[in-house]
Amino acid sequence: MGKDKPSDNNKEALGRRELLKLGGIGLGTGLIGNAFGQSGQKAAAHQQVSQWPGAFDPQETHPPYPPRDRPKPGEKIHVHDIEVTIGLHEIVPGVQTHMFMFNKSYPGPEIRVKEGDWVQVNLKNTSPEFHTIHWHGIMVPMEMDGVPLGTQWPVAPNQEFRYLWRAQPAGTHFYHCHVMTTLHQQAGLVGSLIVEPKEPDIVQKTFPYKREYTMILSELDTNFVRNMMSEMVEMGVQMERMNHSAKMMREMNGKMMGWFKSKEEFVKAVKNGYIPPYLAARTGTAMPITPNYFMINGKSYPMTDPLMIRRGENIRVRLIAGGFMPHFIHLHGHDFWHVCQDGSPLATPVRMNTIPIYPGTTSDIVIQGTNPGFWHLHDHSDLATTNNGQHPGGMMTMLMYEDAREAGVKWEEVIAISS
Ligand SMILES: [Cu+2]
Repeated sequence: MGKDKPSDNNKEALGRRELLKLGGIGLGTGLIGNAFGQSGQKAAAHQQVSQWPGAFDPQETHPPYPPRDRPKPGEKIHVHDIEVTIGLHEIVPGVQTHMFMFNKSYPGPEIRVKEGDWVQVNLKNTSPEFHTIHWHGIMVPMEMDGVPLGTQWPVAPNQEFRYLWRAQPAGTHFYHCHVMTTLHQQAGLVGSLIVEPKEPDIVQKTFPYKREYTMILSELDTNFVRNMMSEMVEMGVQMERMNHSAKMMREMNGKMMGWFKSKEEFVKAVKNGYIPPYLAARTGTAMPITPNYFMINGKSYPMTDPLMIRRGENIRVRLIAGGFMPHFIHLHGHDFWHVCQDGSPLATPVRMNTIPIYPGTTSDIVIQGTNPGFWHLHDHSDLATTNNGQHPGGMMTMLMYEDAREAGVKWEEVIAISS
């Protein structure tokens, strides 16, 4: 359905109008009539059976391009400059928190490229802590994977690192700092990374869409982040006062993170009196991380952005689990199609109205504009729909039909009913 077939659309619209009229005459006016009219329009939702492949090729998980290739002379390279700083972020009015930021924003800027593109990211660290960037879901060469003390030296304050990789595979991915991820990712260092296919993908072919939305889901314990950031800034200031070189700071940081060449060396060090961070920690189990804010793209309800749709329209929504808790995203009044997982199309789309999103995963869903109105879209794990323990808030937004009024939905009446 949709853009390809205007004639079908017209037929649908006509059918809907007639049904609404009938609903109005037979059942009175306003909401009740509309509701009956909509539920009776089963035929309008019918579309041709999809050619979505049910079979799959076991080699689909192979990288489309050799991951260890380097750009050839003359090949275009997309260059992004990303700077890490500490800044103030407002979650909801009256709640500001210091966070790490990619290019002074939380989440970081979206990186959107085409499959096969070369991408160079110049990471500049002007914060007092160490960072890297991990390209989550991308088949990078190992040296570009962004794992501190695993594949690269963490990038020290006032140092830079150049990442270079080829965008593959297509799909919804994200990027985040991989240093002390409990803090650094929670405290802001995450952003979406969309690799568009070179040709329209099976999602576009099956559910033609023009508009799409990206929702990064995350949560934050403001007390934990405040305490950790304060300690860290203080430590950085002290080190600067002591005039440590970047190299020395790097080595010290390695020690603080319990970095040793082998398990044996680590065990020996502990026997000889080295106190690992998990024993020296000031937090530990006495202060578990307890998130009090739950966000979509860095904002909690009511400051979240709504998703806009029109009758007959398909929208693609890219859900990215950018935090450390699972979330269960529920849409009122509709079923939707779960079409992609971790970037790739499912062998068969799954019909749902509540989708679990586990940490580190991405899920693409398609919502079809079949039920005009204003609908809640939220985490069904109730704690996550609060702001500092108060409901409503948190990971919640609205699916809003731009043409709801034309469809006869009376917004004021909805308010009256719900209040
Ligand atoms: Cu970091």
